[in-house]
This record gives sequence, C-alpha cells and structure tokens, in this order.
Amino acid sequence: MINLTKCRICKGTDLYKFISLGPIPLPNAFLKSEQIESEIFYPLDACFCNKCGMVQIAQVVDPVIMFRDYAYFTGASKPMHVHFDSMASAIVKKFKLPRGSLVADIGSNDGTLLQKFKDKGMRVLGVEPSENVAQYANDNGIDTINEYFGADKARMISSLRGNPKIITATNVFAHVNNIDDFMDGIYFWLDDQGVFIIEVPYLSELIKKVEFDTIYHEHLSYFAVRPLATLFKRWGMSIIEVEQIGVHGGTIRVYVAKGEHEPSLAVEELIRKEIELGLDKAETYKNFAKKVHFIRSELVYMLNDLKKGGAKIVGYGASAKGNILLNYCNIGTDIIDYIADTTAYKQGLLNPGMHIPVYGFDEFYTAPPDYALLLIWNYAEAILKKESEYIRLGGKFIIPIPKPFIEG
Ligand code: JHZ
Repeated sequence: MINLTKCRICKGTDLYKFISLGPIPLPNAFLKSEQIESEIFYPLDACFCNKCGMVQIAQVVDPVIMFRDYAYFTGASKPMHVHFDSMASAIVKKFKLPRGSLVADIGSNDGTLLQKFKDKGMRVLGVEPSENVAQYANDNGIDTINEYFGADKARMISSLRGNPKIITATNVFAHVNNIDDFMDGIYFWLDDQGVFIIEVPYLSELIKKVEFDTIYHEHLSYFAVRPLATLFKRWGMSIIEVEQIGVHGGTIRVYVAKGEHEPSLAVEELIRKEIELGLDKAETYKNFAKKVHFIRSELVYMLNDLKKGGAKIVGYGASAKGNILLNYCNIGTDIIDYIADTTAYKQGLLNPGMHIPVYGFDEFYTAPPDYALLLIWNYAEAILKKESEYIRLGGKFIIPIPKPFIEG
C-alpha cells in the first residue's frame, strides 16, 4: 500500500484529511472462514486538496490485490441492465453510429454494457483487468482483453484492432491511480473524431446525500465537473456534454472529445452549482464528516433497539458500499443474521471484516425477516417495488442513507 503525499491531479502537498473510515478490509474481499486469520485491514482516509479542490483517498492499494479475482459482476443487478441498455441506445443515436462501428469499454467487467452495444449492431471490445470476470465475458461472447489499460496497452491494442469511435469507462475512472498514463492511452487509441464517455459517481451527490459508504479503496478519486474539465484540457480535450444519471446514488456521464469545444450550458450550470454547494471549500467536508458520525450513531442505536425487542434482521445486497457501512458502524452477526445477494460468486462466503454469511434469496423468502437493512440503498425504488409482497406481509426495510429510516 502506498500513502499519498501529493494530490493525484495537481501534485499539491496540502491535503486536508476530513474523515477516517479504517482500519477496514477491501470492500470486495469476500472470504472463507479459514481465511479470517490472514485478513488484511487497511487505513482509509479521505482528503481534500487545498490547492485544486480534488477529493481523493490517501491510501493506494495494489490494484492486482483488489481486482485480480473480483466479486462484483455488473449483470447481477437487474437495474444496471436497464441503465446500460438506455445508455447504449442514447450513444448510438446521439452520435449516429453506423452499424459495425467499433465501441470499446474499459473496465468492461462481465460485458453487460458491451452486450447492449452488440445488440444494436456495433462491433465491441472490452478491456478488463479481473481475470475471472474477463473470462466470464469471453465465455459469454463478449470479446475481452484481460489487461490493465494504459498508454502501452493502448498502442498494442490499437495496432491489432484499430481505433474506436466510442470509448466508454463506467465506474472506472475513479479507480485509476495513474490518470496521466490512462489518459495518454485514451488520447492515442480514440479515433480523432471519436468520443470518450465516462460515468463516475458524482461528488455533489455524495456530499448532499452523505453517501460516505461509497468511499473505499477501489475509489481513489471523487469527481466533480470542474476538476474534470481542467484535467481533460491537459490532453487537448474538452468536455462537450455532461448529464446527471440516477444510478449508483447519483452519477455524471461526461462526454469528452479531442480539441477545443465550447462547453454546453449543462456543463457551465453544474460547475456553477458545485461552487454554490461549496465543493471547493474544506469546510464543506468538515460538515460532511459530522453528518457521517451522526448517521453511524443513529443507525447503531436503531438496530440495537430493534434487536433488543427480538427482531430478526438481515442485510439486503452484499454490495461493496454495504461492507463499508457495516465495518464502519461495527455491525456484525450479533445484529445481522446473514446478507442476501443475487451474485453467485459471493454466496457461501463471508462479508469482509464483519464475517456475516452471504446467502442467495431462498431463506429470505421462506423465512422472511422482520427487517432488511438495505445495503444497496442506491436501488431503493426498484427493490421496494420488487419486494412489495415481503412488505405486504409485514416486512420492513431499514434505509441507512442519508438518514436512517424505516420503510414498509
Ligand atoms: P451495487 C459497485 O459497488 C462496484 P457496489 C464498483 N466498485 C463501483 O465502482 C460501484 O459499483 C459504483 C446485489 N443485488 O451495484 C448484487 C441484489 O442482491 O450497489 C451485487 O452484489 N439484489 C465497481 O458493490 C450488489 O447488490 C438486487 O435486486 O456497492 C450490487 O451492489 C440488486 C439490484 C443487486 O454496487
């Protein structure tokens, strides 16, 4: 693990640490009981750069440890199919892509997004560092290169496969430590008339909704539009459009092209709102940390109280963020019997740190709990709809963010 002493973007050294969530294990390091003894806990500190305003974490864990064998499969979440289908349709339409155009996705995971482009007649290519997930994508007919993306890899792939009209990177840009090398690769690989499209969780939403559990070792940077615009300028590229999307608690989709372009009104408007929200001030993050402490005490009080009253409580969705929430609030098997999750890979394992068993949904439906702690609050609307029968029979959801409350 490397401790960051300089800002990833501007190299400034005045980093203000506003919250510590560790020591904590990696959020996707689900484990077997025999691995508990050797489990690794890392410090986890979020910082604000007093020079350029960039928010980032101070600890960089070797990506090979984090991603080689990866537990997150995009396709396990139905709402992501809907989201990526509409994303692919919107991009094909917006850029009038002819059939057979090459679309590449970096950090393509199990190929869920590329499958949607393929369904629309595009040629697709994924680049994915996790061996197990890349294998899954290839087995399912999505051409995927198992590599970490960077300048060297871009040169190699470009000579073999040509230059894409569209390169997407969804929930990847925040995971990259060496952004300079990554962007060198993008600039080289992207067709000169092409568009680079990223989706990243939006810092404004993280701050407004106190989404502290999305701060974890995989997410090295927390982006707003303003620093992104400065960043892309260094490569002679500009943001041509930005859209706000509801997924993952609030995301921005950012369209970037080579050359100088006038920013759209939406770009200017979001930058204005970011300043209004105080994203450029250390004070904002100090207040955020106070709200996080409040959520922790409220949630722990609520769960203990319900448990004392004899309630059966389980976790719903063994998400990465759920593991941060459970560890930071020290919620273990004395409160939560198990976590139900749709990902086959996670079932039968223990969640990192608190060692709560992860099951499928059989037990949830055959012996419904009194309360389900919603660890995937980002899908609250879809889940409350999907679980209307559980609610009708008296089951309740505890939604922890932005302020713990009971629904149902
Ligand atoms: P979900 C992921 O975080 C991982 P996570 C990653 N690091 C990232 O950057 C962020 O997204 C943005 C389960 N589930 O999507 C499936 C159900 O059980 O919030 C998954 O295990 N039932 C790349 O892990 C988990 O929840 C359901 O009905 O915090 C997904 O968690 C649904 C919808 C999901 O992401």
